[in-house]
Amino acid sequence: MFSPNTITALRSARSVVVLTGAGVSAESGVPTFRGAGGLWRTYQATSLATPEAFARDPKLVWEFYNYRREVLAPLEPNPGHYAIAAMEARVPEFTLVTQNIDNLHRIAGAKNLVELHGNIWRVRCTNSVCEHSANAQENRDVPVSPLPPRCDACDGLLRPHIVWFGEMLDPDVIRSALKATQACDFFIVAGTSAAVQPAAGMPLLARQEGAYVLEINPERTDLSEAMNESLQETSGVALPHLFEAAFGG
Ligand code: BV8
Repeated sequence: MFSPNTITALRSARSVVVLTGAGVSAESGVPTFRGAGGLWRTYQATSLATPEAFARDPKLVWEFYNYRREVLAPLEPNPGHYAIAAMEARVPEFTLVTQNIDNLHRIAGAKNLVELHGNIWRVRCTNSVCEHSANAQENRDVPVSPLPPRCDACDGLLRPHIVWFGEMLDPDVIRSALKATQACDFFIVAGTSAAVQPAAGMPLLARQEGAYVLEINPERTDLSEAMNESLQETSGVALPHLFEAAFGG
C-alpha cells in the first residue's frame, strides 16, 4: 500500500506531525464540509460558519450548531483516529493538528492535540470584558437551549468556541502548529481538501523544511503533486496499515 521509502522514513522519524481534516471523521459518519454534508436546510455550511452570519442571526447559527451536535453526539472514532493515537505512543515527538471540531481525536486518545478551529463542545461569552470570554467553557447540551444561549455570569450572548471563516486563529494555537511543522521530519496530511488556510499551507512548509510528507485522501488535491507520497485511500483503511507496516502492531 505504501512505498518502502515512506515506511523507512516514518520508522526512523524522530518528530512526526499529523494534520487532519474532515475526511478523517467521514468514516465515523461525520459529514465533510465540502461534500454533500456541507449543506444544512438550504444553507451552505460555510455561509453559516462566519461572524457575519452570527451577528445577523445568532439563533439560526446556533440551530446549525445544534444540528451538528445532534449528529456528532452518538458518533465514535474510527480506526483512522485510533491509528493516529497509537502512532503518538511510538514516536519520540508527536503533534496532532486538526481542523476538525468534532473532538473524536481526543476520544480516541490523542494527547498532544492542537485544535486549529476550536471544538464544538466548548462555548464562550461574546462580551469581551466577561471572564467567560477569554476562557471557553465545556457545554455538552444536545441541544443547547434556549437559543441563543446567554452567559450565566454577565447575560452576554454565548457563541461556539469555533474559528469561523474570516476569523483569526488563536495566535498561540497557530504558533504551536507551525513550530511543530517546521521541526518535524515526517508529516502526514490526511482527509483534507487543503482548501482552507492557514492549515493548507502547513504540508508545503514541512516539505520546504525538509520533512518527508505523506498525503492520504481518496481524491487527489492541490497538495498531491508536492508530496513525497500521495496515497488515494481512505484514512480509516490507510492509517492502520501505515501503523502496522512501520511499527508492527
Ligand atoms: C484566517 C470551523 C486570517 C467551522 C472551519 C477571503 C475572505 C476571507 C477569508 C479568506 C479569503 N480567502 C482565504 C481566506 C482565508 C480563509 C479560507 O481559507 N477560506 C477558504 C474557504 C477560501 N481562512 C480563514 O478565514 C481562516 N482564518 O485565515 O485568518 C484572515 C482573517 C480574515 C481575512 C483573511 C484571513 C479561518 C478558517 C477556519 C474556518 N473554520 N471550521 C465549523 O466547522 O463549523 S474550516 C472547515 O473547513 C472545517 O474545519 C474543515 O475541516 C475545514 C477544511 O475543510 P476539510 O477539513 O478539508 O474538509 P473538506 O470537506 O473540505 O474536505 C474533506 C476531504 O476529505 C476531501 O478532500 C475528501 O476527498 C476527503 N475525504 C473524504 N472521505 C475521506 C477523506 N479522506 C480520508 N478518508 C476518508 N474516508
